Order: sequence, then C-alpha cells, then structure tokens
Amino acid sequence: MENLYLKKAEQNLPEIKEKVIKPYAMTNAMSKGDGILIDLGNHYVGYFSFNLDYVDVYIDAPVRLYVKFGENAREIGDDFSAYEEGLCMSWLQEEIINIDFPGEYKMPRRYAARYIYIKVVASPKKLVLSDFSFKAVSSADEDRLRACDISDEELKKIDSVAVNTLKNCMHRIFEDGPKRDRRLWTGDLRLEALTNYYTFNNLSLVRRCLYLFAASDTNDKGFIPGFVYENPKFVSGNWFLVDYALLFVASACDYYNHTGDKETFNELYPAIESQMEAAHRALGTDGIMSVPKGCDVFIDWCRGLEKTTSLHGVYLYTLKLFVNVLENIGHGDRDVYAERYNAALECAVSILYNEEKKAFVNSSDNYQYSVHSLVWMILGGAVREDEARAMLADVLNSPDSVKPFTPYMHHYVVEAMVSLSMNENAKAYIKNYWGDMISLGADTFYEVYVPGDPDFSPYKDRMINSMCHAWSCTPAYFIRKYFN
Ligand code: RAM
Repeated sequence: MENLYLKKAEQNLPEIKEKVIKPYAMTNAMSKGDGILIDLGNHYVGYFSFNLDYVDVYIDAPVRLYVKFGENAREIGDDFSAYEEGLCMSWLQEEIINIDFPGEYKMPRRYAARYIYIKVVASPKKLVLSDFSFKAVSSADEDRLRACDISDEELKKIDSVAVNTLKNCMHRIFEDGPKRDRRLWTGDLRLEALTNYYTFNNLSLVRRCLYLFAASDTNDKGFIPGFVYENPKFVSGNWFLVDYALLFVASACDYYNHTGDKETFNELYPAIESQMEAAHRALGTDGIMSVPKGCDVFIDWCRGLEKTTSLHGVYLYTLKLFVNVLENIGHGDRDVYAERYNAALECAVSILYNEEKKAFVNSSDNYQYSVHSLVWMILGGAVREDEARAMLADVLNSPDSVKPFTPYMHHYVVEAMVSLSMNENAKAYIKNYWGDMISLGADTFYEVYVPGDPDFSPYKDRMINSMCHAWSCTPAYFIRKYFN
C-alpha cells in the first residue's frame, strides 16, 4: 500500500527557482599548470558552466581540468590531499574533468560555493576559458521575502547573512548544509522552519518535511530517525536521536501555531503521538528521561558534554508546546500530557536541581556545570523567571562551565533569553557570536563556530565543516520576531 505520508510529501514538493550569476573573470590564454580564480560575489548553490576554446591551434587531445569549489576563500587555499578522514572525503568539492571538444561545458553536479578555482592539468595546446555562469537554485522565493525593518545596521547585516544561509539550504527539502550532508534532519528542520515563517514563508516545504519524517521507519524503541533522505527516493535514516525525535513534535506544534492548519496537524497526529509515547517509555524509574539502547542524543557537538539534564529539558519543552497546542485545538489527550508535564517537572526540580549550589549540577551529569543544562531547564519551564536571569548570567560567565559549540545550541541560549524578556542581552549575544562570523568574512553562517578556535571540527578535520549550515540561520527569526 502506498504510504499516505509519502504521497502528501510529494504533493508538497516545492518549485525550484533559478537565478543565473555571470561572474567576471579575466580570460587569458592558459597552458598546463595555469589557474584561474572566479569569485561569484556571494555564496550560492547550483550548477557551473563555462566555455572552452583554443587560441590559435586546434586542441587535438582532451583537456584535463581540476576544478575546486570553495564556500569561502580559506577553502580554496586548503590542501585537500592533506585531509584527515573522519567523514568521507568525497564531500570535499573538487573534480578532475576531461573535455573532448571546444565549446560550452556544463558540470553536472550541484555545488555550494562563493569561489571556483580552475587549473589546467593537461592540454595539448593553449586554451581560453570564458563565459563563466553559475545557475543558482533554491526553493526560497526571493519575491516573497519579507522586508526586515530594523534600524540597527549591525543586526540588519546579520539578518541578511542569516537569510542567505536559509535560502541556500532550501531545496527539495530543508537541507542541513548544501555542501555536506544535504539531507533532512529533525533538529535542523525545526530551526529552518521557524526562520522560514518570518522570511520566505514557504509553508508547503515545511509540510513536506514533516510528512517525510512521519513516513520514516521507527526503531524498536519507537523513535523516528534523526534524518531521512528523499532523493532519488525516500530512505529512512539509521541514527536515532531522542532529542531530535522530540523536536519533530515541536516542529509540528510550531507549524500549527504559525498556520492554524488543524488538518495537517491531525494528519500528523499518529506520528506525533508515537514520539511522545516513545519518550514516555524512555523515562527512567526516577522519572528522568534516559537514552534507550540503540538510541543516542545530540544536544551539541562539544566534547565531553553530559546530556541527561538537557535531554530532560527538551522533553519538558516539547511537552509544554504540545499541551498548549492540544489545548488550543480542544484535543481529548490534553490532560494526559499535562499530567506528564507536571510529573516530569517535579522530577526535574527534585532530582536534577542542586539546592545547595543553586544550579542544575547533579550526579546524573557527573556534576558537570553546563550552559546546556540550564538553558534547556529554563526552556522546559523548570526555573523561576526571577532566578533564571541571574543563573543564566552566571553559567555564561563562569570560567568553569561548558559552553555551546554550535550555532544550533547558541540558538537555544538566545531563545532562553527572549523567553525571559532579556531582549537586550539576546541582541548583544547575537551580535557577539554571529557578528563574529561576519567579521571573519562569512557570506553564510557556519555549522560550527567556536570563538578563539576557528579550526574546531566535530569530524577531525575542519576542511569538511559546512560553511553554510541551516541551523545557524535563526538570527533572522529573532530579529524579525522579537527585535522589530
Ligand atoms: C551533523 C549535521 C547536522 C546535525 C547533525 C546532528 O551531521 O551538522 O546538521 O543535525 O550533525
């Protein structure tokens, strides 16, 4: 039987918009060993073509070119042959192409790039490369982009880079990164969808992604995978992240809150409910969320991060959102989940909170003091507002606390701030963290950015890091929703 969710996902397949970029580059006669650098002027995702011609004597053998695509200038300078393999090196965007005849040459694969470097590896005679063209693609419709009426120039610039980041990750799905992974992740989807509501507002793309997760295969504990593929055909992922599964529910709630589309929410309800039930079954005997065998938890990429408190916070946060939506639509399950929220909240306070230290420092997390634990407890509603502000300032400023590594986790720090009406702090935080990437020359925001450690990578070698990563696009969400 055809999967109804997959059918719905196909019905919501977005139209892909195209825009042709014609970069200027000096065209001189080139011989073996010569290179040319092309600057597209901004970061784009799409297809590259150019023209090849001979100079005076016809080329009587194929021309072999090396072509490298860089999301930024640093990547062009990188020596890919020195790459230390963590993730597969085939993600690095370089090709050797052999061209048999003069004329237009269209490279068939899609790339994410601002810079393109071409070197002549072998050619029998002199040649000229010209008519460089980059067909940029995205399912973001620039004509629908809402204006950002903010007078603060710094925030305006941050907003435009954030919008560019989102646009370049919007394709047949919300991709996590157009250079690497290029798939749909639950955690990334949530942040992309939120930002999309305040920018391009492509609702069918959000629906498509929600349906794709609803169509995925759950594991033996009942959790949906952290990611799915959909091109050329749908394939369910094989990494089961409990926090991400919960954020799928959060995304469905956000979608309802933004659109009021009860029909879609109800269609998705069996998948949503199954995640809430899987999470309920994963509660330990102490009432705190645990990570069942065969599952994992993400939260952030920092090394050695203890995650129990954070994960429990994600559970509380999701329950809170879910109960609220159930209440709005007058759903009969509301009370069951409201009771679960209250029980989980009580456990958080009695087990995870350390009265003496006035912090979420506990044996479940080996007494680790982290920004993550507190932020998720604040978002889960486990901290009194008046105390939360001072606690947040303390954990952020403490030299001993574990700090976020990814824009993904930094998003939730800012979300905690706005939930506590600390909008000025939130603005300063965004300027400091995301603004720093701009001062490094970012056209799009990065997958990971650790101030003071520009070489950090969760995958051994920073060359594989994605420099346009959707989960870092949320300043546009905060700026447009809260600071306007
Ligand atoms: C990486 C990607 C992706 C993220 C996962 C958990 O592989 O950066 O965006 O969601 O980690």
